[in-house]
Parts: sequence; structure tokens; C-alpha cells
Amino acid sequence: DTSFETVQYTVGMPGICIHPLASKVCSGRPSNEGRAALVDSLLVALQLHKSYKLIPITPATAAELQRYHSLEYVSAVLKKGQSEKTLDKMGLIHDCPIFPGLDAYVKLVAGSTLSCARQLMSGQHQLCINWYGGRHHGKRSAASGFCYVNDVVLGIQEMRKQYQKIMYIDVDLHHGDAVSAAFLHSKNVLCVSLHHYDTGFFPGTGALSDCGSGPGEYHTANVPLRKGFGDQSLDRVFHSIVEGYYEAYQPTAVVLLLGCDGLATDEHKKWNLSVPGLGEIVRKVASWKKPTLVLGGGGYNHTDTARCWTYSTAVCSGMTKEEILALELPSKLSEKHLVQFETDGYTLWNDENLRGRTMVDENDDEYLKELESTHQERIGKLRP
Ligand code: V1S
Ligand code: CA
Ligand code: ZN
Repeated sequence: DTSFETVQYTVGMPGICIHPLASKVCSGRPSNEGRAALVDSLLVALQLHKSYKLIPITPATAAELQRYHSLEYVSAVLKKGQSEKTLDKMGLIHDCPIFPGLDAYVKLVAGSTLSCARQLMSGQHQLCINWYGGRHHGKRSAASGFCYVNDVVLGIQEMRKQYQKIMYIDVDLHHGDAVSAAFLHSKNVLCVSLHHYDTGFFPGTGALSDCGSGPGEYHTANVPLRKGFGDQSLDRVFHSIVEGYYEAYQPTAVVLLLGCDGLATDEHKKWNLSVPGLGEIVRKVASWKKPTLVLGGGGYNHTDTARCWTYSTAVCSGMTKEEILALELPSKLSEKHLVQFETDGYTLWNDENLRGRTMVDENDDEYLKELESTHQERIGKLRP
């Protein structure tokens, strides 16, 4: 649609969610304490936010949460004083314990993604980023895997009001189980997840054989990967499988979940991706020039996650790889954030985050060919 592109080039600014309150609230949760605030302050100190329009976040209402979540779950997550039995039933224990401010947190995570989705739909932006979002395990009636609300499903549902066909790409280390399940029967949302797949590895779903159901047949694409998945394999799989689906499906909009737990330095120690390896995926997706929503996700090495999302934010602002690698750690970061870079000698880029670690990539040519041939066959059955 040319009129859309004209607007984009005139405005020339992608949108981004940076919000002092959201950053504080989204930083307070148990699994990634302090991460959102670190990402925001790095972006601001590097002045990358200046290439963007900052988007006001409207916290989601209970009614908006109920477009996906059950009334029972929304009540449990928003109201205090639930019984142990209810908390257990709603998954609000173990991986997802309740914490002070959970109600505000849930509303802001969902609200930030919904605000980005609406901003995209206004037609003023081709791409919006919400690093606070990407909670892909949240189930209709239960919290799961550090996800108390599924902003991804809510965002896609919102975007569906305007975009006929949405392609969801999930490069987080974990399977995007709840997003895939929500759209299992739909041909209007194509869910592609790259994930580590092994016995006992969370969440345990995402087998190659699962490909959608009923009208949604072939609209679920699982790419289960082995240990040591590195930049070269990522490039190959992106080109042969992800782009293959994109070309065949011709989506009207794209949602990219850029979890950083596949980085070589993540505490999961499963994959061997570098910051530019992952960040350059964003450039490829942005080059499709479709309305694109970019979300965060996992990432447990907070400084390297902040580096990768900084790299990706710079990519979306049009910077080349060389320009990004010339960026230096800003000295005007607050003391609290600056000290987190101490072990790396206060540098933004280092050998490990630029190149990964020495690790065998168990995704050998034979295994990748098997994945590729299965997906090529299914891609052939997809109709645009
Ligand atoms: N992998 C993993 C992992 N680690 C933990 C964990 C570690 C320390 C704690 F104090 C509490 C929990 N839980 C898990 C996984 C959930 C991973 C979620 C990933 C989220 C994302 O990166 O995709 C971003 C949205 N949970 C499990 O493995 C489940 C258990 C099976 C083991 C852990 N116990 C606490 C619950 C049950
Ligand atoms: Ca994934
Ligand atoms: Zn993950």
C-alpha cells in the first residue's frame, strides 16, 4: 500500500515505549529484576530514543485483559488476598509468585503492547518497539514461565482488527507455547517459533510435527533446535525457513519476539548467539517494510540483553552495523547501571557478545536439512 509508505517516509520515525513508571514497575518482577530500567537508561544515555517517537502507555483495563484471559484469572491476578488454592490453580506460585504491584505490572505490560499495536494501526509508524513485552507463556487461565499476562496474544488480537494476516516470529530460546496455542486453529496468524528443544526443557512443547489444526493447518511452524545454535545456523534457518514462510504467506503485519536468552552469555547456556547475530534479524524483518511490532522476551544476562536490545533499537533507527559497533558505553549512565558493566571493563562490546563462545553447534548440516525439507513441504501447502 503506497499511501502507507508515503506516510512512513514523511514521518520517518519508528515508535518506541520508554516510560519511567513502566520501566520501574516492569523492572520489579522476580525473574528480571532491574532489566527494563537498565535497557531504558542505556537507550536514553546513548540518545537512541531521539530517533523515535516515544509512545504514551495506557495501562490495560480488566476488560481488555479479558479479551484473552478468563474472568477468573484476571480477578486472581488483579485482586489481593487470594487463597493458596486459587494461587496454585492460577499458576501464581513457583515460576510466577505474586509480588507487591503485580496488578499495576500486569496492566502496564499488556497496556504497553496494546499502545504499540494501536500506534502501528494509526498508520503513522511502520515499526514500534516494546522491550517490556513478550510474555509468550501466559495462558488463558494461568500464569506460566515468568509470564503473568500474555501481551503478545492481546497485541495480535488488537492488530487483527486492522491486519488480515499476521506473521508472529519468536526467536526467544523457549517455545512460544501460549501464543501458538491461542492461534492453533487460525489461518490469520502464522506462528513461527525457533526454540531449544530437549527432554525436560521448558515448556516441553514445540515439536516439529506440530503444524496447526483445522483451518490453521500449516499455520504453526516449529523449529526445534539443539545445543550450540549459533549465528551461522540462525542466518541459514532464517533464510530457508522464516523467509520461506514469509514469501508464501505474504502477511499484512509482523510481530517479532526478540528474547535474548539464546545469547552465548545467557545463564541458560544452550545457544551460542552473538548480539549482532540476533540484532541483525531485526534488520531483516524491518526490511520487509510491513507494519511491525517488536517485543522483548527472555534474557537473563541483563547487561547483554540490554546490549542486544540497544543494538536492535539502533538497527530500527536506520544505523548500519559499523555505526552501531562504533557506539561506546556512555559515562553518563547512573552509578547503579554503570557498575553492571564493570566486569567487562566498562565496554559496550566485547569478544563474547560480538562473536559468541567456543561451543560446538549440534545443529549440523544433516539436522538443518531435515528441518528445512519438512518446512519446505509445508510452505508449499500454504496459500497467500
Ligand atoms: N529454564 C528454566 C527455568 N528456571 C526457572 C527458575 C529458576 C529459579 C527460580 F527461583 C525459579 C524458577 N524456571 C524455569 C522454567 C521457566 C522458564 C521461563 C522462560 C521465560 C522466557 O524466557 O521464555 C521469557 C518469557 N520453568 C520450569 O522449568 C518449570 C519448573 C518446571 C522448574 C522450576 N520450578 C520452580 C517450577 C517448575
Ligand atoms: Ca522461541
Ligand atoms: Zn525464554
